[in-house]
Amino acid sequence: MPQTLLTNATLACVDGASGYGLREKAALLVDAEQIKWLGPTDESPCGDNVHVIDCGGRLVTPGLIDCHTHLVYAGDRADEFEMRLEGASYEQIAAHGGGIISTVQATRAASEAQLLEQSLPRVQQLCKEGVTTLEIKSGYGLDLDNELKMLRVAAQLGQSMNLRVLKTFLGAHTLAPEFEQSADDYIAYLCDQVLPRAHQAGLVDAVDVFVESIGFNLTQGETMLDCAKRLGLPVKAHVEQLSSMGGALMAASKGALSVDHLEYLTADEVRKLAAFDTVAVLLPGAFYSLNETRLPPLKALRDCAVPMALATDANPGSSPIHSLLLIMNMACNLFRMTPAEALRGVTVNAAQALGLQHQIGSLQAGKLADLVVWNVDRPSMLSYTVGINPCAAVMQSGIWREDILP
Ligand code: DI6
Ligand code: FE
Repeated sequence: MPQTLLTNATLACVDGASGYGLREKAALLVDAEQIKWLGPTDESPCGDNVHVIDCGGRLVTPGLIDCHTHLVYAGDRADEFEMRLEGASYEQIAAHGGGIISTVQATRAASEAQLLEQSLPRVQQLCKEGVTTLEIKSGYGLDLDNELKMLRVAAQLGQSMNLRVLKTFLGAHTLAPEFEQSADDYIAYLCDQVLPRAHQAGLVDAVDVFVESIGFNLTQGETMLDCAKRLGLPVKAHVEQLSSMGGALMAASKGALSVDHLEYLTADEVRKLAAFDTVAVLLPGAFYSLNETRLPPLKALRDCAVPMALATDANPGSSPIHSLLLIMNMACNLFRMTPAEALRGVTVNAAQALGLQHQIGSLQAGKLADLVVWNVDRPSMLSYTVGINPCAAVMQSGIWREDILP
């Protein structure tokens, strides 16, 4: 296979401790699935078997990474959207049997083929904007057959789109209707039966839990994560989204890859969080869709140098959003993150949130050649506009993705 040499590119390598890692008039050499070399265009290695592409000054970034989604589901929740606009809260709707449970009913009723068919356009939409790695959670099945069904669909999405998909087990998303008031029994069922079987089937890359007033308490969350760790699986958690329950520090103390949401995390907790190797995943799409007014503790996260990632949280209830570029814009406008923080949030820090920081997330020799060529000349343009897709070309593991050109 010939090598590929990109020349005259504006590379945003995101390879340092902060900022874009910008290199202008730069070149990047791809050999097989890896980045082999990068440097100034006029120092490019030459050879017979090199396919040269002149980028004409265009921006090149690492492939984007959406590190937190729930995009495998059936049906929609547009009716709840209308109810919320008339004043009902997300929690009130959940307490009356709507919310996550209504999506559980629709997802259980769907066949595997239907679930795949409904989920595919969501993935395609993300890919069109340069996503090359995607995390997908289960959690709308809540029993053995349906959790496995969701995870198989997630795997099939990766295969059919030729995309890197990481599958996260989120059986502890909400209480399954069969367990009525016994959340402890449900967690025991997940730990004894569902998670081990899903893991055995090779369908689990990590385990998540929703620690929240409308989810599970701290002890139940801990039990779930301990069970995952006994199976040797990485852990993460939905925490401090709607209230302050101490879930972030609990999960971090178990070695969590990430703690996600965090609007109700306190500055004091951030200082303690900084002692762990845990990424803070911020989800401005849920903040926006739920009309949340409490901001995550940005200043403390920044001051304490906790790595911040961003993701769509794509789901039918709290974040029906399938654009990582829009999420970058929201992070800047709603959370006052800088465009550099936004880009790091969907590349290098998102890679760390998935435990893949050694393979992907930045443009560096030795990493996989996942990259996006954009029809813009500098990285702030990615966060600045909404509704224009500047994605010109996507390379995944050294291969151009012809299927997803706009
Ligand atoms: N937090 C969220 O934002 C999603 N799940 C969670 O634990 C919402 C899922 C939904 O409303 O369907
Ligand atoms: Fe979520």
